[in-house]
Amino acid sequence: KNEVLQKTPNPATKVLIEKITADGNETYLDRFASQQPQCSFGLKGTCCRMCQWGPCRISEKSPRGICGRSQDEIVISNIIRALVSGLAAHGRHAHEIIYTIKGVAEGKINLKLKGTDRIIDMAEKLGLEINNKTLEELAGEIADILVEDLSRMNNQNIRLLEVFAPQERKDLWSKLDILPRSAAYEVMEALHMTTLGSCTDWKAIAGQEKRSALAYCYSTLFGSSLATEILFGVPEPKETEVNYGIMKEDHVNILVHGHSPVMIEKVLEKINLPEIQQLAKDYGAKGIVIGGLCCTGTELLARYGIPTVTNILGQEFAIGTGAVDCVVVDMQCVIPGMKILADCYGTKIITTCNSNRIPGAVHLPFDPEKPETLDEDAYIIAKTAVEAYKDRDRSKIKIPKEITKAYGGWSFESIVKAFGGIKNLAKLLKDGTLKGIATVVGCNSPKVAYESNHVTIVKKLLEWDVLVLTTGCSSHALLNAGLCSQEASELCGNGLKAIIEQYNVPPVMAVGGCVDNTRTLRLFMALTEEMGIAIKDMPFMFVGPEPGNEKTVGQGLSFLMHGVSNLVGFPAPIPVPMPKPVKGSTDGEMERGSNNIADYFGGNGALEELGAKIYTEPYPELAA
Ligand code: NFS
Repeated sequence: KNEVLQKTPNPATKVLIEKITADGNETYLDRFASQQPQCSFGLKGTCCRMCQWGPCRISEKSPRGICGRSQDEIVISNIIRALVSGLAAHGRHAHEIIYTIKGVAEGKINLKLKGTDRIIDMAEKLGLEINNKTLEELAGEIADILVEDLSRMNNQNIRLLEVFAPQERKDLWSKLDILPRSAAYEVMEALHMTTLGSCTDWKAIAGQEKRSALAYCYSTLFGSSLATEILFGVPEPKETEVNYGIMKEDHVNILVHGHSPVMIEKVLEKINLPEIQQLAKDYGAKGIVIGGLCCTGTELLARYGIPTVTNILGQEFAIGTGAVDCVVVDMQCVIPGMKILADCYGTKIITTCNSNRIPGAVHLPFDPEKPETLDEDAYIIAKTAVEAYKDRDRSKIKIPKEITKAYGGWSFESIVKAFGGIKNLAKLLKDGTLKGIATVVGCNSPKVAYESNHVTIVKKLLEWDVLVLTTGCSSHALLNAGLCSQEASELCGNGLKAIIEQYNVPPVMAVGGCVDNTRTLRLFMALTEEMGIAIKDMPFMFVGPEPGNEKTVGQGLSFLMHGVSNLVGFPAPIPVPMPKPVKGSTDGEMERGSNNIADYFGGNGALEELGAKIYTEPYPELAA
């Protein structure tokens, strides 16, 4: 906690950590401290729990599990299981959005398809007959293809991969025999290959890992991101303000949290009704503030300029203000500690997805296949959230004053447009004005001082004329640090400064939620095509300074598969070469985790095969 208090870049965080502690309440920081020391087998990925004979732990004394499994097999199995859990999460997200499109197309869900351009663009790319069809019909046909990409069982390729991936990569993946069928098939196969008595060849499991990473990228990331654009439109850049200070003591403060922004769209519609606005006033509030957490937050910032507040490990700090009347959550990254703290501060929690139940929360789920009560439920949610204001404990409120300017809402198309065409951006790279482009993404980690790795690395990159694109929790850190605004120009090198001036873009471009890393990937692909250079030879980098969720494994691997090297803040769950064991260490070589897996992903194996590898560096200055 002390280290976080010293190093965390956002002054608001310090205020809140001290307040929550003074209130006698705990956060992840206290629980992280009481978990020390963490299990060394778990940290190295050398514990096997894939059958009920175990758990088996690999050490010098017992180098194999009871079944005979080696360290390499165990380590790679743990990694792939984390990867496919993340794949399942994004898959479930994609499922909700795609089925919502189907519901709207069939006239069963009361929403309007706002992404006309994306519908036409996708229909053309997928080779659909466009003439004499309504937008709804076309969207319905696209949704059917996206469903197939999620669920296909036969030996056909993912359609979105065929449409979007560069030919050089498709040829490579075909040669490596790692073209995926669908999200569902590859999750099934990954779990099958790693269960007791299945595959014992770590290289074959690594092959399935690469196949699953491609399913993750094209079926669930592209699937979710494009489907959300069909439903709610392609974002355009917009100015807004972010950070904890956007909450107001005399307003109803509602935070929205999760990843799939369908129910919340409806709730926003209801909150804007005059009768709900009046209800807030009847209870003595001057108005209603909406603030975003995690990826639902970044989705709403991108589309409507709704202010964001914070990320996964900031969610408890936000509740600790004592000013949050209600949090409406959909799916993923909602930590149990938030509800514990919500009970301490009298914050109401409303859950809207059957996959994310929380005991004690009000539950009004959205199911795109049972949408009959959607409007009614959204109205109840809006009303319940506003009514919570009257019960607020007013003795415990402290809202940090920080409010930060931001310029967000970047999509692939809007970035290209801002630069006046892909040619101009390519020219900036060619003539060296821009030294490179980094995508800095991913969660927060309790293993580093909160948000410090994200902000420290990015400030260095800006100084060195590297343009940064960001999503998810990293983007919250960078937004709150003021880096997603043209005002950050003073921190930039001369090249980037000139670019900010000429094109009126911020040096760090927030491109949405984590599924929208596809927007960055599309930009990388477009630049590659324009310059006639393979992605692996371009100055691009994937940076995950504070990985946390199982979903992050696939994020890094999605870029790695395309030839973009990864830089991660610490080794787990992909073990990469660790510092040499201390002389005389009784653990000997075992200190390094799995040498074969580490050498493949962090060394020449991946470099020779994919043209990219994984670097690990916990110290942000060195990482930059
Ligand atoms: Ni991404 Fe979004 Fe954040 Fe990590 Fe979670 S919010 S999908 S997983 S914690 S960046």
